[in-house]
Amino acid sequence: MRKIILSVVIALFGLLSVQASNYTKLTFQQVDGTKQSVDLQSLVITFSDGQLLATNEKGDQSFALRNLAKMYFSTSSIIGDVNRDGYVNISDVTCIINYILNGDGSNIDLEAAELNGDGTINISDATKLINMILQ
Ligand SMILES: [Ca+2]
Ligand SMILES: [Ca+2]
Repeated sequence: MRKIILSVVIALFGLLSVQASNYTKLTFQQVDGTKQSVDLQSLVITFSDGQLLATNEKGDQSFALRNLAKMYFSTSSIIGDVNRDGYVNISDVTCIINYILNGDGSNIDLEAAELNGDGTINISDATKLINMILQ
């Protein structure tokens, strides 16, 4: 019996380890529902003066603790955050247009760029992203 329990625990631990290693981002959700994600690679989090500072190879992002609702590990992309900087803005539209023009998707998040769910990345996705930003 003890051997079975130990096996189950080891199997469960193995499963959890695999899942944990698949997480690539830490997502911060603010009280207004805004979400921003930072890459876990080399991520260091420090707290000071009511701010949470998330530092990784791509730079720093700070969040006021009083505005944070939750933070969680995630694998999914932020829809529209094509350049993976944690923000959805005109730079992401530029990335989609550059991808459409030159086909180089090596430095962008293709999953985040496919906004309308039709399976291809084209000008419709750029248009949808512009509309999202303008709303
Ligand atoms: Ca972005
Ligand atoms: Ca599309």
